[in-house]
Formats: sequence, C-alpha cells, structure tokens
Amino acid sequence: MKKKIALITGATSGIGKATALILAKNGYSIIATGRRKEKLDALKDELGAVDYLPLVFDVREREKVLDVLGSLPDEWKQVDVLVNNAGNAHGMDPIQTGNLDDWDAMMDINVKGLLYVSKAIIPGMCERKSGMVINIGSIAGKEAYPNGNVYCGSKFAVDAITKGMRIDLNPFGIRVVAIHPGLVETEFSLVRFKGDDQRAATVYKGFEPLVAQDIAEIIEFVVNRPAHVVLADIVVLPTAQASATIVHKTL
Ligand code: NDP
Ligand code: 8X3
Repeated sequence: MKKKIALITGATSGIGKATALILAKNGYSIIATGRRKEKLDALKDELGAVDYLPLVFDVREREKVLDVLGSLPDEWKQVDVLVNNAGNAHGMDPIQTGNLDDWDAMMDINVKGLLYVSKAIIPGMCERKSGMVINIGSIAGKEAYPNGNVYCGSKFAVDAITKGMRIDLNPFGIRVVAIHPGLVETEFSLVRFKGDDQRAATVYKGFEPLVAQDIAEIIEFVVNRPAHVVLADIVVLPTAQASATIVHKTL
C-alpha cells in the first residue's frame, strides 16, 4: 500500500510540531520544514520509527522553496496532506508607526511563503486528483484588531487565498481547509515581541489559552474524515475568548 505523506511547514515549534507528531501517530510519513535545523533534527527522535524527511529552508526564498520541493526524492513526491502552517506576527504597532521590516516579514512569510510552497506541491495533487491542503489562518484573518493591521492583513489574505484555492481545486477533488485559531500559547508572542518573554507571557495570563495540541487534534480529525467530507472553514477559540479583542481574564 502506498504510504501516506504529510508535509508540514513550520514544524520546528508550536502548532506545526504538534501536527507532525499527531499525523505520525496516524500513520503518516512526515516531511517537516523550518529554518532551525537543530529543531528538525530533534523532532526525529520524538517522531520515533516513522519515515521522516526534514527540509531546512526559509519560505521567503522563492527559488529555494521551488528547488527543494521540486526535487523531492521519488518516494516523497506524492504529498497527500499539505499543512501550510509556517508564519508569525512581527511587532504590534499602530499603522502610522509600524516597522517596514516587520510588514515585509509578515507578508513575505505568511502570504508569499504559503503561496510558494503551495505552487510546488498542489500541481502534483492536481495530476493525481487527490490531496488535502490545510492552511493555518487566524482569528486575525476574520477580524482586524487594534495594532494588528498588517498581521491581520496577512491572515485575511490567507482566508481569501484558501477560498480561492477551494474553488480552483474543486474539479480535482482536492479538499481545502482553513483553520483559524484564536490565542494559542506557542513561540508566537515571543517572536511577535522580538524575544521579550515577559511581554509575551502576559498575552496568556489570566485565562486558559489554547495549546498547540488542541489545533493538532483538530487537524487529526480533519484528515480522518471520509473522502466526501471537508471541514472547509474552522474558527477555534479558547473558551475565555469571544472575539479577536474580547478575552475574559481573571487577573
Ligand atoms: P511558532 O512561532 O511556535 O511557530 C512558527 C513556525 O513557523 C516555526 O516552526 C517557524 O520555524 C516557522 N517559520 C516562521 N518563519 C518562517 C520562515 N521564514 N520560513 C520557514 N519557516 C518559518 O508559532 P505558532 O505555532 O503559534 O504559529 C503557527 C501558525 O499558526 C502561524 O501561521 C501563525 O500565524 C498561526 N496562528 C497562531 C496563533 C497563536 O496564537 N499562536 C493563532 C492563530 C494562528 P523556524 O523558526 O524554525 O523557521
Ligand atoms: C494569532 C492570534 O489574536 O494574536 O494569530 O492575532 S492573535
């Protein structure tokens, strides 16, 4: 029987790593990507005996992405599930004082990086007339919030691109899923606040946030639906969160 292959971008931490681990438990061979080679190497030990292909690249590097994913070894070419997860927020400033490098990073990683990876993988799915694409959006792609401007814009783009993908890939029977989490405690805020761990920690104080495993379990459920079922658009929040801006905290 052909092995089932999942490719997860941004699998060195957080949601991507938890997803790699849970899909491995579900019998998938795992292609995991990220920039931190040491983290991808460490993931091998946690994955155990499953077939594993770690790939180190920055999703912003268009030629590298297309080159690496375009020359996968034959036994890894037929990706069944693509999880476009790599992404982050950079900074949290009002639009009038926002940092251009932060804006470039968010649009280049969250939007263009997702597109480059998709460009490398989706044509093969079309040829085989099978596959599933899971894009990790955000509540920030459903509602703008103060000082979220460009990050929200990048995730609104993910939402729109996902909808467009679902339309274009409809004749090929490819299932396209968007998962839009609210607050998940990962390295996300540490990256957003540029290593300020005190500020990052305050984001998740006073309520119980989601954890990466919560999202991974949803992905596990999604990939295990029968072939005629697609969970197209999923918003998942911590119980304490009612919207992008309303979080019931007991501080
Ligand atoms: P983490 O910071 O823990 O993980 C981000 C992952 O993305 C890392 O594996 C990182 O790998 C990878 N990544 C970042 N930049 C690049 C790049 N330029 N090239 C390749 N890989 C990159 O955050 P999360 O797990 O929380 O985030 C995962 C996704 O979930 C993101 O798209 C995020 O926007 C989204 N999300 C997160 C929420 C949250 O509250 N945490 C809520 C809603 C959505 P490396 O650094 O090794 O390259
Ligand atoms: C991450 C969730 O609310 O910090 O996408 O934007 S939020």
